[in-house]
Amino acid sequence: MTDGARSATPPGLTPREVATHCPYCALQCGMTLREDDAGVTVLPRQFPTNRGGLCQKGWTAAELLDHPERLTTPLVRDPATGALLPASWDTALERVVAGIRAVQDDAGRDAVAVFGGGGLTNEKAYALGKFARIGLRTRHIDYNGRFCMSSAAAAGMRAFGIDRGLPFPLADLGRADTLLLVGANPAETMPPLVRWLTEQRRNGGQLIVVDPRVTATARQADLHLQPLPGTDLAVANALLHIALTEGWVDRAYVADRTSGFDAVRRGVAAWWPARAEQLSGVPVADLEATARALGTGGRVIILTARGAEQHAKGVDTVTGYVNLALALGLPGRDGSGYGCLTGQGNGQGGREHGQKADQLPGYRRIDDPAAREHVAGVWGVPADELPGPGVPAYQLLDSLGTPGGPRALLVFGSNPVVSAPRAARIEGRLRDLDLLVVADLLLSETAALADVVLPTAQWAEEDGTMTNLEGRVLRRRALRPPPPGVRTDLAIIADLAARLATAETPATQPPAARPPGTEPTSTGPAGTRPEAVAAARFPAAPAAVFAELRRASAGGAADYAGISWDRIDANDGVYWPCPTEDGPDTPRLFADRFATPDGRARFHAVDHRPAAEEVCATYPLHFTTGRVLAQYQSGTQTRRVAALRRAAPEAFVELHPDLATRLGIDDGDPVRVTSRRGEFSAPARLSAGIRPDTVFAPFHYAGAGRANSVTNDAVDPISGMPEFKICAVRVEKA
Ligand SMILES: Nc1nc2c(c(=O)[nH]1)N[C@H]1C(S)=C(S)[C@@H](COP(=O)(O)OP(=O)(O)OC[C@H]3O[C@@H](n4cnc5c(=O)[nH]c(N)nc54)[C@H](O)[C@@H]3O)O[C@H]1N2
Ligand SMILES: Nc1nc2c(c(=O)[nH]1)N[C@H]1C(S)=C(S)[C@@H](COP(=O)(O)OP(=O)(O)OC[C@H]3O[C@@H](n4cnc5c(=O)[nH]c(N)nc54)[C@H](O)[C@@H]3O)O[C@H]1N2
Ligand code: SF4
Ligand SMILES: [Mo]
Repeated sequence: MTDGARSATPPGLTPREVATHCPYCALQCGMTLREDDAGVTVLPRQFPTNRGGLCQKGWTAAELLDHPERLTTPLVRDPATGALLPASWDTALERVVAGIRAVQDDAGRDAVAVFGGGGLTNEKAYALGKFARIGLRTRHIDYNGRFCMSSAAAAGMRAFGIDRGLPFPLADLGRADTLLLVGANPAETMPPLVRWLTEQRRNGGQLIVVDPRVTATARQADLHLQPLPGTDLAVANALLHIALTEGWVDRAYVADRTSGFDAVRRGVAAWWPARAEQLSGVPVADLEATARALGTGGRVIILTARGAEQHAKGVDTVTGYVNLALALGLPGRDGSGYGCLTGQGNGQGGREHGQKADQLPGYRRIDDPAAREHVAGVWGVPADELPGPGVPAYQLLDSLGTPGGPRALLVFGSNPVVSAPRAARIEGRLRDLDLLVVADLLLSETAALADVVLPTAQWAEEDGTMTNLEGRVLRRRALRPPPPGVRTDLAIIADLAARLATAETPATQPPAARPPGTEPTSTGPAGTRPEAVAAARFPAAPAAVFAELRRASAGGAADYAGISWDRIDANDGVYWPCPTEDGPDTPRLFADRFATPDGRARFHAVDHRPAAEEVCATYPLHFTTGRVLAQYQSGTQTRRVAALRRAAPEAFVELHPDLATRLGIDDGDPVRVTSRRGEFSAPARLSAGIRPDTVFAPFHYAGAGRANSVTNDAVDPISGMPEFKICAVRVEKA
């Protein structure tokens, strides 16, 4: 819907400013939003992570606030014409409630599913998880973080007993003597972070990057290892093999602080460097130089990101690097450690408060009886009313509309039509649903398929908290209220919960028959209206939700009990765990013990295995995917920002000139990339910086340029992470 006539700011408005953070990635750069007669302007703000820096996406973020394509009214699909038409909130929400009731009456509570996002504030993530469990009483909730951080999260949990992306402040990067980045391209994905890399090298440190492409990040490295996609685990095991041979393993640390090293030692004995070279293409000399820099450096940090993690063996690959870090005695040592670069704005907090299929707030397990008792107590329901664990994101999406699978889906903060692996198949599943509801600020490709679209507020229009890549909880501050007709996600959840509670009471008037605006009649057991109870259980005010989240998380791994908004304001954020208001927070984890029952970190023996799909005569090339600076994720937001669209207008297929010559392709030629699952087309971009056996494309685009039309939906058996970073394709001139 358009609302181009609405002016940015009432005329004559006194300029207003709020200190907040960028809406996009996990770096959560500090920014000031200023509103005056000319509209809303972004100004960089000094914050310990970005130190005044912003990338182009941050600079242009305010453009969407008054964008002509912004949704400003609910849309409901007209059964007669199939068109999405403007509707009142009452009509739209009643359609949602009626649809939910119909499938739940027919097929049980689990017939409704919820899909969340790692861009949602902590408050929303918490409310969404609670809404699924006690509003809808379904076990089916999961979120896009499954596609993002899940492999590193699972590896961290099993090794350290806790999952926090960086267990130390970002500033530690600047002091590292050796910094190893595996499958991370922060020069494009978190540009202001590069300041820390520059500082690191200015301090005499060595930067080593592992990436199949010569990225903007790799160009700054002292050493660039360019492996075949999907071979990072072989590289990790070879690095540990060399460290053992050379005597660089920290025996005292291994003995005092870890368990399980023997099996790992025996396993990596078979990973002599020449074997890893044969598999990965990384020369033995480079493996040796890397192992030496890691094994003999003072302060050493190893970081992984999606390049290493988005594989069907992502958990084991991360574990390979965790094993290496533990063997070298890094985690918990000052200025050293292993970490993972979180991705989405609230990628960290989004996975702590209950939108994961197996999880309750505070990073509690939903199958742990004590956790269920605690959270049910906070929610005011009997513990046995809480559903059990659901299934991971891809499995959930792939079961939609199939016999026995959910028949209704509510999406908050994701665009799986573009971002899910094997996207055409998932698009089909969404089309098979009885009811698809999407809450979004814009008509994403997923919203375009919905039966009901609910327009939501944007980041500058609501308060809340975000947890950045360091586990630092930050304040998002509203500059102004949402435009007329638009509601916050929290208000939508609260309203739906209230309507569902009313709908559940048999004696009540059918909600549809109620004149708009009138209160339902009293029917509750002790004279309380169920709607009132539900409204109290689902507050729409973010401060009230945060207060409840603190109680729900108290005593859990991700303990926010001691974090108040005031404390965040006074301290440039607060690091969890932070159990008490007057006690300390935790910038650094693991100094004395790990979060395991015996306090020791746990090694796990892991071995290389091939990608789920290997190249063959028909599909002879390795295909991998990732990001470009000027686009964000599925592109719903950034493809609509003029400067970003100019900078990165369309998909491309990056390939080596030698390969291009062999295929008869020139720079700029339209090419078709085909896998067993489908095809997409985009212009060729020749680059000597990519391996000749590998092609790359960004996944930000829809339609004919959708890279996820070809990606493989094989998933990691532990984390459920899809194999976005390698599959087999054929490339030809289109
Ligand atoms: N501009 C921009 N910034 C973003 C985002 C965005 O969409 N756009 N998204 C945010 C989010 S949610 C995330 S998760 C982060 C992701 O941040 P990154 O992990 O840095 O991003 P990617 O581009 O997905 O992958 C990083 C690199 O992995 C390499 N790679 C591919 N396959 C392999 C492999 O098998 N092994 C290794 N070692 N490397 C491989 C790719 O060539 C790529 O350069 O970025 C965040 N920041
Ligand atoms: N091939 C390939 N595919 C990938 C990846 C890859 O590297 N390669 N990376 C994966 C990764 S790491 C990620 S994180 C996913 C991300 O992919 P998606 O889950 O699709 O994430 P976004 O594009 O950020 O989608 C967010 C949607 O929610 C809307 N939105 C933004 N803020 C809010 C809000 O506060 N409330 C509501 N209701 N809506 C909001 C936006 O407009 C947008 O439509 O993609 C994954 N897909
Ligand atoms: S690096 Fe991330 S948080 Fe910072 S301005 Fe860019 S998108 Fe925003
Ligand atoms: Mo991500």
